[in-house]
Amino acid sequence: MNNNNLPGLAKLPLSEFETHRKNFFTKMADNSVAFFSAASEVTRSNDTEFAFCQNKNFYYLTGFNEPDALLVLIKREAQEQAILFSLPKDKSHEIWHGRRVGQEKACQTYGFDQCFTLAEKNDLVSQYLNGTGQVYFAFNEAQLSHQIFTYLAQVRASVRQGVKAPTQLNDASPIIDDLRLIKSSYEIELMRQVNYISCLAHQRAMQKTSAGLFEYQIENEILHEFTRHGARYAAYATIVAGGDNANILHYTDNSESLNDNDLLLIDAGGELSGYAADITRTFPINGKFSTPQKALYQLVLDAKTQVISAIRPGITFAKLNEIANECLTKGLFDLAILSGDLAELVKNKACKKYFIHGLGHWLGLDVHDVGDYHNNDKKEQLRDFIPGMVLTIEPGLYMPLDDMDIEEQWRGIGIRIEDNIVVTSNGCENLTASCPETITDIETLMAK
Ligand SMILES: [Mn+2]
Repeated sequence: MNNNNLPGLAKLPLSEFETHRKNFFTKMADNSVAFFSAASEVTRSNDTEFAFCQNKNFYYLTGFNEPDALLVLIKREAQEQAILFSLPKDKSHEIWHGRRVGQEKACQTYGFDQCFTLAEKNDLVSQYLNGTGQVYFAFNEAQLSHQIFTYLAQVRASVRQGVKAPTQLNDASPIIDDLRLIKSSYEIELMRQVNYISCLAHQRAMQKTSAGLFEYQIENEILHEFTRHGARYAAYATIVAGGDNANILHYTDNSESLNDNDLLLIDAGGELSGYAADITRTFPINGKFSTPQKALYQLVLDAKTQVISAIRPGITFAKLNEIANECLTKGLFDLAILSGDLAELVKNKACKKYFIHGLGHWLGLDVHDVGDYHNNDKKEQLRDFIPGMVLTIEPGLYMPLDDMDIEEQWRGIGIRIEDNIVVTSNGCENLTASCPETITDIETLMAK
């Protein structure tokens, strides 16, 4: 599990978060201030909240996991300061709702230069903005943007008293997105671990599946295995889709019972210290692939294998899409699902009729992680891969039950196989390698 001598802790050390802040500082102009907001708790109903999920940019720069906090980075005359505003210690609130770190401990534990309570925020932020030239914040965060504009208006209102208000606003998102896109060896080790745990969960699901069970019961087996190994939460809503439900791409109802002759598609990944795995496997509910299921499954698997074997620095998603298209279109032609002139079919990407989503995406703190894909006007993703990028490869084929254009034997089959890949200096590492995928391995495991 831990194969590059990094400590096998499911946590990033403080130095990592300090490095993340340092890297953001180097992108800031001199005499500027950057703001990053923590998430707030979200009400589920009346007095109950959803499990707290920290704002990922804020987490990336702090490791701090409380709601409503604000990180301020100040760069002035080559001096860099990281300042945290957070909820105060409050005995009675903590008895009801849980412990808070408080300002003193936050400085020690998270390496901030100064920590203040939220009540001190308004006065101090106005001071920071006085005389500052440029401001950075994520434009896509509406609440934070509103807050910053309120501060800016206040500072602007005082210019006649000699206050100098900032005049240039910069979107922090593209900067931090690009930093988050390239993972450090610690982050990769975490993702190795969460993949390992998630692979165990998929194996457990294969072993526990049988006809008559409900999809949510298999979901529970997955979550059980995540938590058993230290991944407290799933990184996203687990998809357990029997038969034709697999043809709904983001099926999360997980409410139906499993039928003997159907396939089961499971798209599930754990989250470890905020980092996600995103793995899909598809297998027969009764443990044995039928002939048509086998044919389509092997085709998707071949496409995935061919694509992954081409991953190395310099390749692009656009190029990988060509490989997937060639493999899937040719395979569908051989199975007589597509007909016509093969060269024309490949040129027109005919497989897209049944492979209806993207080939993959960046992966990290978010399941669909941040980072520009460098799309051209044909929606081709032209960004060159470089070492440290982590991404998914997830070809699939979807043949809905009500699609009368295809032969009956294919209808109701939906297959996706999804692995998590790190780009390395000379190729790639498949983090999902321990999850059974060949027909033989799956049938053997399920026969036990
Ligand atoms: Mn995915």
